[in-house]
Amino acid sequence: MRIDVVTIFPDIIRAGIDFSIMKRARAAGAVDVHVHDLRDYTTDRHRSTDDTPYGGGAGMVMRPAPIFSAVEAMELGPEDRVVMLTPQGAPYDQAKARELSNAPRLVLLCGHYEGFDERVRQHLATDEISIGDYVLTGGELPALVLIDSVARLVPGALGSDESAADDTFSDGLLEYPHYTRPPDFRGWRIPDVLLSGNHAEIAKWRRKEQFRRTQQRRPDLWKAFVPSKSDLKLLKQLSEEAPSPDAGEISEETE
Ligand code: JBZ
Repeated sequence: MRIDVVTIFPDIIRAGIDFSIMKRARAAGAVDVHVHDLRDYTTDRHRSTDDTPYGGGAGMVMRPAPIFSAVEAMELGPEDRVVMLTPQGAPYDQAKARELSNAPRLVLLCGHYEGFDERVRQHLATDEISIGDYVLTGGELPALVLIDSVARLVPGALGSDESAADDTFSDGLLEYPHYTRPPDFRGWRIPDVLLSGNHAEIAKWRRKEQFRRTQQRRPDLWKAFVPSKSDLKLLKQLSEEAPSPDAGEISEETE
């Protein structure tokens, strides 16, 4: 997949894609990221990318012409997507990441100032995305979030022992707790079942922990979850078990 980022801060994008998954996905040839400095598509002496808003008011608006010029120079195909990163966009989630990972090419438009001239949304963008309800100064960090989440879904981007299939959200549940050595750290022991060698019991314990955690922490995900037949059996067992010590009651140490 090819990703083109249009931004007034190309260094933020270059710095962000030089690490971790994004670096490996690029090295493997699964993802090819091109960064475009929006100023290179301006035609005025001051290379300005923003201007004052019609109707008055505070702040500046991103001018349409440089953005249209940058995207039109790309000669996009019908399957390619032009994504605006904007607080007015649809909330980003794993389903959207999966959808975008199937496109041959993504163009990411990073918002700045008070935002884009509305004609960019109307006549250029195919998608508008927000990564969440907090205030940011621009779309560069959201673009990096999107690149990271999409790149790891492109075939060949992850290492052989990594799988995008059993991550959180692959089946809409939070992950089970993970432990590594030592089995006793400062007197805090790992659950006995993990040392039992009984893989069927371990799988059941993990699935129940996924249920427990998702119920407790993410009622929104729990509501949307559709259990399988074997899940229903485990859910019944879980409802008959005593609550775990971290389920909200007072433990021995703190009472
Ligand atoms: C985003 C004006 O430029 C911005 C400002 C905030 C912002 C974005 C672009 S994209 N927040 C988000 O994804 O939530």
